[in-house]
Amino acid sequence: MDLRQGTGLRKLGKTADEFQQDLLSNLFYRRGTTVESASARDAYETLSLTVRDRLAERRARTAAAHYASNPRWVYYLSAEYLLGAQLEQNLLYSGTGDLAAEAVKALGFSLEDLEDLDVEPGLGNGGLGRLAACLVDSLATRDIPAVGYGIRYDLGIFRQIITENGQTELPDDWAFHGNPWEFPAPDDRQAVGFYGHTEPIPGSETRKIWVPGEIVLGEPSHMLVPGYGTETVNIVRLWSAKASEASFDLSRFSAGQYAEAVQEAVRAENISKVLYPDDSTELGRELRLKQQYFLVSCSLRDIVRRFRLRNEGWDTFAEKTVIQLNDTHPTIAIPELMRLLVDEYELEWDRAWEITRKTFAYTCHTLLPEALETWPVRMFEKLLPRHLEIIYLINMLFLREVEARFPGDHDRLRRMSIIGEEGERRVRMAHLAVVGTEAVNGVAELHSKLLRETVLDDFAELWPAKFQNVTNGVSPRRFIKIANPRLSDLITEGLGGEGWLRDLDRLAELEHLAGDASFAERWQSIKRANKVDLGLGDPDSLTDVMIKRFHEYKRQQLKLLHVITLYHRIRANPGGDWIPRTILFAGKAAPAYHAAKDIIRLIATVAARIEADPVVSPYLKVVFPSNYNVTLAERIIPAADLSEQISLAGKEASGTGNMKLALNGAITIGTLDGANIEIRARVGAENFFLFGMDAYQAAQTRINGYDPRHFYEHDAELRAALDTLASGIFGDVGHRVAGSLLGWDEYLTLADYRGYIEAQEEVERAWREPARWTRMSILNTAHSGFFSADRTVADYAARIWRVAPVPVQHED
Ligand code: 4GP
Repeated sequence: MDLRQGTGLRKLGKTADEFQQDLLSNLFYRRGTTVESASARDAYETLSLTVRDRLAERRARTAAAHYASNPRWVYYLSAEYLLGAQLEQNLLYSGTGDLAAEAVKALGFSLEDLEDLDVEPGLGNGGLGRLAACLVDSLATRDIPAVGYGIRYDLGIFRQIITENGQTELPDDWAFHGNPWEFPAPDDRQAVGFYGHTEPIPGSETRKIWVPGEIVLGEPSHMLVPGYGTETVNIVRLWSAKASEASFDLSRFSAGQYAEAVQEAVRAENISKVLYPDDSTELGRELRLKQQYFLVSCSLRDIVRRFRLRNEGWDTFAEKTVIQLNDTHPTIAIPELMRLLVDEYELEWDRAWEITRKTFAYTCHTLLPEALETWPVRMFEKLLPRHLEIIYLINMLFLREVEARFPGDHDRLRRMSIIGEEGERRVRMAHLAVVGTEAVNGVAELHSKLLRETVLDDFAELWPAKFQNVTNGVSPRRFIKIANPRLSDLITEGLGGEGWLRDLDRLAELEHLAGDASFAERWQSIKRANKVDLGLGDPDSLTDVMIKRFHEYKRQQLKLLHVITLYHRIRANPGGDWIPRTILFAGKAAPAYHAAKDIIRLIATVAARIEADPVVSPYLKVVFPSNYNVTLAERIIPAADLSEQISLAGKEASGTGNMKLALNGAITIGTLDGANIEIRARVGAENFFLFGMDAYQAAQTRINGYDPRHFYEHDAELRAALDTLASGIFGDVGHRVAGSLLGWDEYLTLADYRGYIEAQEEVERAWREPARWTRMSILNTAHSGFFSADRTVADYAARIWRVAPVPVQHED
């Protein structure tokens, strides 16, 4: 029997009987229970294992193909992954949905019962983390050899409860019951150093010895990432921090000092304890930097280990390896690779630098200056003394290069330096990321352009060819096929097959059907049925959704002003021909971001007031379900009629919720921001409700001296809305939000208010013509094929990674 890579193993069954046998054998031998006593959790775990086995078998063939071809690999380094629930996805990707439904029925359960037990790992905050999950899905779907590296946080993004008091945060112990989808791999443990000091090596100018003051172990486990409609199964490898044996103080324990005995171990394991909500709090910054280095150090050693399994020397390292940095969080990988190559493997500095620069690429996900990470030099010096020395040397050589190009331009040197000298000296991670990589990309056309013209303009002038755009995309499997089964059946019927799930441009063929009355009727009734399923409002009302993180730049406060304006209008004319609307907000605010939490609280209070108003409530309902996550998004998106994408132009890097909603036939009301611009260009201006300033007008408005009170004074409806907020009926929070809008209004909400209200009136005109609306909806889906993450990955593969697919053999 040939046991290499599992190719000689017994084949897993394909028939219902065989699947059931496998399920039973997992129930007996791996779960240790029997049919009679199996609980729902036993059934869930057993089913998950049975499905996972099928993917594991494909994984073995994938590994065999990769070993045989020694390909160029993509390593995706990301501090966040919002993978979403796994069971339904893996049933789909393994083609075992029907077999599974039948088999669990025999155990006395329904698939839906078991899907409810499938907890999503919330290992990310928002768009950046979900993008990582969509990209690894598409990498596998495109047969590209890839590994995603991340951190296995014990506690993922907090669980949110919304009440009239706003947002409450609870810990998210996502793996409390275990996680059947992962494989621990303690053998691949890595030791990670922190603190300590460096010592010179006599005779060497560049090499040093780093003697760390603390050692923490990183233990990986991996989740399988299957491709859709192909054999490839890649992995995401997540690191957990583990204390070394030596950190347990036995003598203290024996002396009864129990807390002290485990103190060091607790400190070590805190590194992967909790997903960082964001860095708007000073507290715990060092822990965040520790997390970043922990991820980087474990992953790079693993990458080097994998390279050396197949290759000798370093000549081909950059040829065989591309490491994509998902934002600046893993940027310490640049000095870390230099440290490994120079200090540990004894390469010359210049050669190491050439390899390093060629190996990395960097994706930026923001334009907000406060989101560009910097770390105090003193913190770096204490936590990562050797890395700081390496950064200084990189910076010195880099600034020499700048000086040679722009002699005497001292201001430019100051602006471009990796070390910021204003106030407390800080390491500018985005600068390090640009200097140490071969390619830098933004995530939508406008974003990439603004990066080149504003935030990173000096760098773009120095290295124009380095800067690229790769517009984001989303997984059509998760966000149409799984989330919206009715619509995907109709699309499949309309297009005569499921090929669109791997080639989303085919949706364009739906255009012919947009004029077909019976198709349109079915389209409309599907939307209605999805609203009934969601169960959050009258299914015949206009379902108007704003689902995303709460941030002032995204302008949930503008939507709130619209709600209050509608409220006033209806009260002033109760007999009017009002269009019933269900306005749905969902999203989390960073726990320390008080202004965003105020907005949440205000929305919840306003919602309650509307609910209690007999005049307004028949027409207007505001709902705010708790705990927005991938699972909830999959329920809301198929039910949406209107997609709110109303950020101040020039602030939203891309957005991906906008893509998911358009793909499900919601029509966007939005500004010329991020990927909205590209959505509008594709679906057509007549199928998009545009309003507001563009990015250049917004910047100009600020430069000209913006006065929000001007808009307050010249617009009676706006004034009434703000006066209501500030009147006291909504308490202090109403005062604070109105005060910030009238005081400085950082994101020019009031300036865009009137345009927004007018665009909403246009929405209502379109809604009054159901045939027109449905046509717009169909055309949104038809022309959003570009926003597949498969296309995004193809773009990265062709222009940045320069990797080719490695097909995996079918089972014989
Ligand atoms: C987000 C951006 O805000 C969003 O526009 C973009 O679509 C997404 O990344 C993926 O590129 N940024 C974050 C973050 O989630 O944490 O900076």
